[in-house]
Amino acid sequence: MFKKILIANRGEIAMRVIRTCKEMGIKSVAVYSTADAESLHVRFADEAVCIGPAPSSESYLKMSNIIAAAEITNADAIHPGYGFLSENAKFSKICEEHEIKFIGASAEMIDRMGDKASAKSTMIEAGVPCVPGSEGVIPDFETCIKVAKETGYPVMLKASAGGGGKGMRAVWKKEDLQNAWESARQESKAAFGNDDMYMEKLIEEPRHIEIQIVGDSNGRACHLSERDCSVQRRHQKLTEETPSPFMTDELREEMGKAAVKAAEYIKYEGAGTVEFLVDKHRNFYFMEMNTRIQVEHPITEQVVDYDLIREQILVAAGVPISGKNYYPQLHSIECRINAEDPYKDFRPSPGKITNLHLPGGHGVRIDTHVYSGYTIPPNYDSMIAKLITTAQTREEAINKMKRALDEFVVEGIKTTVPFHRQLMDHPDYVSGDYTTKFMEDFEMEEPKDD
Ligand code: MV4
Repeated sequence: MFKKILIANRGEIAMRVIRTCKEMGIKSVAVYSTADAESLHVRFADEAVCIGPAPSSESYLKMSNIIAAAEITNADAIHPGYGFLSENAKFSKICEEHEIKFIGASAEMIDRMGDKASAKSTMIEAGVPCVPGSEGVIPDFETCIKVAKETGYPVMLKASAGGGGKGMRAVWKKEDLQNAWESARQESKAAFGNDDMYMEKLIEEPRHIEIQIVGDSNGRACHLSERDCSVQRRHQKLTEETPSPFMTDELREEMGKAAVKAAEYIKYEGAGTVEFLVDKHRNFYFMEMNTRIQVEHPITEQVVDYDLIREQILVAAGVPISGKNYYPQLHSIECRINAEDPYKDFRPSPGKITNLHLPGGHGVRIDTHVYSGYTIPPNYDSMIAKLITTAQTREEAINKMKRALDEFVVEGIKTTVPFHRQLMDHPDYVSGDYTTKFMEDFEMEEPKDD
């Protein structure tokens, strides 16, 4: 078992990993930028190393400085968290070359799942349901026209190097295809240095339902059921829940089996997530596979009583999984609390938190790194806390979320707490009848002058 793990991340996920390390008797090393010198993960870790100035490119993305920090502290493993270098194949490789265990996917696996067209081809080979469309990357526009005709409009053009919606275009009729093809390729080239495109039949008003999986070094995998992540704004998840209000026991079995089949086919090791698009008839289709722990992992932990970070560490240390699958015994909802102003188009609101009161009580979990007096630096993403409520039923979990949001006090900056409080009263959310289109029509009600 590892003696010392370096957490190559910051914020709440660094706190999350440090906590599990402590429970497992593993020493922890925090790395931080000069902007994070006063951040909580620095204080909670056993050791802390400054790896550079505020810009991520000079610190949390600076592979040489992170490896150097691991060397001088004699860490035998690195946990990358999510974002930053968590799905960086080069970094995974460099860790391997330095004989530092990367608690994540191998470089080959990251590359294979990071290239969306190749990931899809792999899933087709594995027998995982995929959206009909092109066989891999489309070589030229003539082929694009032909594939669109065969697929039938509307179609979705997607960047193979993409993900999260970048370089993606919905095309409803033939005359719009050329503009979409050219603008999507330009966007993808600019964002990823690669303009390979593939095409799929457009799934109208889909839900985003993902399955958590864990694979071990013996090539076995299990699933821990689903998370519904359909409430998104500009491809940023805002809130997630499990079980999905759209799920049936049969669909859960089918999607779980498909996700395990995918993981075992590629001999996936570690925690991963297989994302699916689900249409209104409950047909599901492979969308992407994420080779990292995800922001929303706590709701799964809450309903199956399982520590996913602990499992990541055990699997990375060669411990086999039990092999059983896990099904939700409770209902859990996560609200991502961001330092953004929902009354002003969710624009960022960094600054000093002058007063903070965190909610608590039965069934309330908060994963956060902030504290009263903490100054949120403008350099990193805006999430400051994850508020998670868990109860026997969805109604009780929503009710608990409303009560917790009403208790949540953050002064000195704006946050998305008021947005989530209004969301919990929205009839389509409360009924569970929402898709990825939900936020397109959502309007904040102006604050009542209380
Ligand atoms: C789709 C789709 C409809 N049809 N593919 C968005 C980013 C990436 N995860 C893939 N996405 C989509 N792919 C087909 N064939 C609709 C989306 C989509 C979406 C998917 C999940 C969550 C939110 C979304 C928001 C807009 C579009």
